[in-house]
Amino acid sequence: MSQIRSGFVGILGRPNVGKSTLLNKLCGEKLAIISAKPQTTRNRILGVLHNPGSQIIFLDTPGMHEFGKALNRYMQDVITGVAKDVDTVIYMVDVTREHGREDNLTLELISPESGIPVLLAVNKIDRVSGGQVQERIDLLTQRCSFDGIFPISALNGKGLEQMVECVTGLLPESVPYFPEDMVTDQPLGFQLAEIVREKLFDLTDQEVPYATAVVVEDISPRRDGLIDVSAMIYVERETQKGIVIGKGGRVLREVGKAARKDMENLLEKQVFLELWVKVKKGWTDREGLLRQLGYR
Ligand SMILES: Nc1nc2c(ncn2[C@@H]2O[C@H](COP(=O)(O)OP(=O)(O)OP(=O)(O)O)[C@@H](O)[C@H]2O)c(=O)[nH]1
Ligand SMILES: [Mg+2]
Repeated sequence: MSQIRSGFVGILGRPNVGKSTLLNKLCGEKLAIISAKPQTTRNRILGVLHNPGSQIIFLDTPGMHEFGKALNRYMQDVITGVAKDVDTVIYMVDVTREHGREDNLTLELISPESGIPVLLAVNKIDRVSGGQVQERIDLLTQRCSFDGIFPISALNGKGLEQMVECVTGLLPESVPYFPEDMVTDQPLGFQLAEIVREKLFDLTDQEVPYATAVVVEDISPRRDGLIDVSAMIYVERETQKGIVIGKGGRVLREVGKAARKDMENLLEKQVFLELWVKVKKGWTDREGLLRQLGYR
């Protein structure tokens, strides 16, 4: 097979900077869930950008934050795993928020001795002035040297073309890792569970989104073309179960309605979605339960 430019690019940064929005925009598909709340992504999400002569495999990661429960440690492991096993890193910051501790923690993960090139992506430039962007760049270049600096808007796509061009130039020559029609390696059950989780992030507040996990238990195509999907939502406590269900089942119905719509877009088929809610006491801090819920 002929050689092209191909390799793995990790997208790293603190929670909520726009990593998943960037992955989706670059790959032209909604591969990762997004929310206005921090700590949405919990796994490594792979997305492939196929271009003539190149194949870039982007790895979206959870947002870097301080150690907490077993779930946070799992997320941390995902980030460190990606950081040391890629050909290039995109270090992403949110220019609308002040530079902070979690931005520094992320920088600490990127070791200059590793020889892995690091690009700085200053995101959300659609929300600030050029002066503010330059200020952030000045602050960061005092601390670290970057192999490229890109003011971008992951939301509207500004600056992405230049960044992709730079990334492509940094990648090694290799045979393609993935077939041309493959955009992600996520199993369907995981994608559908993530859709439900995104709606839970949208429609519940405070600690509840962080206490939920979703497992898709069944995907069955029916003879009439419809697809039956059954998913279990796990929470940590009885009170959270009540909140997720809502008065008269209102919240769960809303979650189901929004999730079904996205599933139908993904599958291009009508979906019949059944959602259940179950308590798994304190699952976010119990490693055995984390594994059962798919965080392994
Ligand atoms: N204005 C603006 N908002 C953006 C941009 N990129 C992302 N956002 C918003 O920022 C929020 C967080 O986006 P995500 O893509 O979920 O961020 P993330 O870094 O993946 O977050 P975690 O998974 O929690 O680490 C969402 O509300 C996005 O719509 C951008 O370029 N401009
Ligand atoms: Mg994310």
